[in-house]
Amino acid sequence: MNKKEIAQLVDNAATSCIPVKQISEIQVISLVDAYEIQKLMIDLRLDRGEKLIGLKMGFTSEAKMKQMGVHDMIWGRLTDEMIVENQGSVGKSKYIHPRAEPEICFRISKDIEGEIALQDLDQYVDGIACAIEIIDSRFENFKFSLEDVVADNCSSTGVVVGDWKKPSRDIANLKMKLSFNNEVKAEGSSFDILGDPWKSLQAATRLANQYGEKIKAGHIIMAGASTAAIFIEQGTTVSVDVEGLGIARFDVI
Ligand code: OOG
Ligand code: MG
Repeated sequence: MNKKEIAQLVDNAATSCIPVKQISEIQVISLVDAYEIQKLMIDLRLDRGEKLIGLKMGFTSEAKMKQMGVHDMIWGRLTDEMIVENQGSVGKSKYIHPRAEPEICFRISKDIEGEIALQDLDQYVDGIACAIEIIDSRFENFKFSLEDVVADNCSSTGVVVGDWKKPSRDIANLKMKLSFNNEVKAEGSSFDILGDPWKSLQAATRLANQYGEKIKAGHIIMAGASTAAIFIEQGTTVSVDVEGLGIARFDVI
């Protein structure tokens, strides 16, 4: 298959909710190819009228890398179609085998040109929020290589963002909890996200610059999960509580 055909295959899997075989089981693709496929797949979404709203970082914690058996940070693109309203609900049938993970999200206040140094980042951020990411691999059994998951836009599917708070530089040691129906399913610390979520934002500026993607005013950047992701079930309220940043939640119907 060529890159366009792979992009189409993965996009079809997402829209039909029918998973496909890992690409790496069929043919060899490089990481560079995988990012090109991701871009082609996002173009299909933009052609359908979706809007780019920001980026997400993935595998920025040990817990996530270990769970999925991969060894490097990745990044993907977020569109407006992925937003699930805080305290809203979403049908499980929209997904294949969705999982939820606890995250922290940054809101960008001014267009970013190039890579930004860690100490300068607060000039570009006007909000920080607790968030939930819903991920859903388009591959059978939620199994993939690093290249597969990058081509699949890093399993991006849904984003729930809590209330925006004034940015603080001091968010490197916040307790993070993912709960289903108020029962804690996973617990971690914002320290688990590269030692400080701001470092994940820094990496996003580096990678966006490297791949020629623009981070713009109004975009949101998800810093990556601090714990392993947990499969969600119909009839549950999924919530994430980040110390000092409040709670985000949604119902799975
Ligand atoms: C890939 C997405 C990883 C994170 O926060 O680390 C990710 C996956 O695990 O399917 O979103
Ligand atoms: Mg994530």
